[in-house]
Parts: sequence; structure tokens; C-alpha cells
Amino acid sequence: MRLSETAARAATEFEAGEISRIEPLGRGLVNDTFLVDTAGRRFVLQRINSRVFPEPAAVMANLRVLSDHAQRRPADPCGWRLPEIIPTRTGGDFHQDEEGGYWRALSFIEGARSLAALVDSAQAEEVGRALGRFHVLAAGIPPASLHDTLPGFHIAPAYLARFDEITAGLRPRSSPAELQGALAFVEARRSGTGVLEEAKRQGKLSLRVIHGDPKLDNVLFDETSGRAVSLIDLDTVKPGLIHYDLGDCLRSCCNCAGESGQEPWFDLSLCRAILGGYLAETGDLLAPTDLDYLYEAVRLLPFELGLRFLTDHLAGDMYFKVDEPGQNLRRAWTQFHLVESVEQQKPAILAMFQGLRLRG
Ligand code: GN1
Ligand code: MG
Repeated sequence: MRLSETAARAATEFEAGEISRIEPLGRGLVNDTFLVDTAGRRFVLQRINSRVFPEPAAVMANLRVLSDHAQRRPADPCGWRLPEIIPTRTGGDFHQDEEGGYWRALSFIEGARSLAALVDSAQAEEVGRALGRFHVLAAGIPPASLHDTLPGFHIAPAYLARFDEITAGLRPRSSPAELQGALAFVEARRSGTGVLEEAKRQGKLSLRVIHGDPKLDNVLFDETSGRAVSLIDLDTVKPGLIHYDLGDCLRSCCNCAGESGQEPWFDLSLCRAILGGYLAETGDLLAPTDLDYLYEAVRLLPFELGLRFLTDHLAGDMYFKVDEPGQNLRRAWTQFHLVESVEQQKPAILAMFQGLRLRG
């Protein structure tokens, strides 16, 4: 059955009334997402990618823990909120179709939209505040109460090990120059891959509940006030290092060229504004040791994503959706150029972080 038909059928599991329209929503690379229109409401319908998330039911169990926790807290005075689970007509948190697909429905945040790129530091500060609010909320959830829905997610040495497996049989010299360059880029930076995991092992950094995917696409801004009112895409909410979130948010939001941009760079003033908003919201949530590893996170997360895109390109585009062959290799290069931009600005980034430390 075609995906649009399967989606239309799945929508009726959540809505008894007439469904007037279903259309694809967002730019996600993993799940299939639709916006469903009915007479009374609009909602988001998603098929969870079970090749990526081996246990979709565990993803929903985590979402249920988060959602219940959020609902126990007083409403946010600025209107910041998370999408809520819409139950199936029989009261379940998800529906499994005849083909084995897992579907869930979430409330649609009305009057809000994501931005293709940040244009000023006021927007950047809003991003920082949105992530900060999420971390403050998540700090009330014991990490052990959540499943590890995606083993190895953001574990950079594990991505490197997978890359080594995939490249074992490859003859780099007979590869196209663009690929040879990417392989050499990884080789030159291989030794720094374990820095966050090592700090975790040494007890310098500890596990918390993180979002896992706080890229710019996942921050919703109110269309009227311009304030960031939601952080969506909650599939990867699970135990992890807060550095994964900070590094991922900064690599995405401080690169105004986007994930397919040809000439990405790391914008330091956006970074300063994001962290300013974040710290204003989180107070002393970050310990001094956390700040010690912030630069490493900012450098490592784009490297890790580039490595993931590159590995997927070599593996035949099994994980990230592509529109055309070679797209994951180009995505990898965008992230690698971003890494270079971070490396070139290392002294300025460190000086800026030092300033944050003195202010805190
Ligand atoms: C994936 O599916 P989407 O677009 O929300 C990926 C993230 C990457 C992101 C890059 C579960 O997120 O880790 O940073 O693409 N999600 C997963 O755009 O792997
Ligand atoms: Mg995601």
C-alpha cells in the first residue's frame, strides 16, 4: 500500500470524525510525518522508523514519562509547551498497522513555525531559552526511568567503529576525490573522537535526560511574538550527556548555511546569544566541569554527524533519507567544513566561554 494511503488509514485510528486533509510535514530525515486536518482540530501523525528505532513501543513509553512529568508542572507563563500524545480511539499511545508500522499522533502547536536559519541574536537567545527550559524540565526525570531507545546514539567512538567496519574493504585510492578527501578528514581527527565518552567514564560528566536532536528545525517560534514556544521531535529523549544537546544545537543553529549549505561557517555571535539565553534559563544547571568540555562538544558534534552521513553514504543510504545519490556525502562535507570553521575560531570560542564562566 502507498504511504499516503497507509497514513490515511492510520489517521482514522486516532480520529473518529471526518478527516479533511493529510499532507507531509517538516523536513525530518528519519520518520514519516504528516499534518492531519479534521473538522475540530489538526494533529501530527507520524510513522516511527523502526529501522532506526528498534523498539518503537519503548520510544512511546519514554514520551509518556516525559509528557506525564510535564503535565504535573505548572503551565509556563510564556506559553512554552511540548507536543502532547493524542491517544488512539481505544486509549493506546500508538497504533500498529497490518504492515507492522508504528503510528502515533501528537498535538500540533498552532500559530508557530520553525525557521530555516536564525537571522539575529534575539532569535538565537530564544533558542537557548527553549533548550534551557527543556533541560530544566527534564532534570526532574530520573534518567533510569527512560529506555535507551537508540543504543549508541551520540556515542562518537561507536560511530567511528562502524565507519571502520564499513571502510575495511574499501580502496580509497580508487574512490572519487570528494570521497577520498572525506576519508582523510576523518583520519586526521580520529584521535579526538572519544573525548566526551572518556570524561563520562572518568565520572567528570554524568548522564542526564536529554532531548537528543535539538536542531533548529525542531525549535518552534510563535508567529506573533517571535518567542520560541516549543521544542518538538521527542523521539530521542533519553539518558545522555547534556553536551550532546548543546553541541548539536550549536552546530545546527550557528550554521546559517544549513545542513545542505556549500559554505557553512560557525557564527560566534549567534553562539554567544544562544548560550546567554540558555544560561539565563538554567542558572547553575551546568557545573564548571561541564563548561570545561563545551568547546569539545561544539567541535565533536558536527564531526560526529559528518561521520554518520559519510558512513551512511558508504553503506548505501540506509539510515538518512536522500533525494538523490551522493547527498549524504555532500551532507558530510557540510559538517566537516563546519568543524574546520570551529577549529579556526578555537581561541575566540574559548575566550567567549571563559567570559560566560566569569559572568556565572
Ligand atoms: C536526524 O529525523 P531527524 O531529521 O529529526 C537524526 C539526528 C540528526 C539529524 C540531522 C534519530 O533527525 O541525529 O542530527 O537527522 N536523528 C536520528 O538533520 O538519528
Ligand atoms: Mg529527530
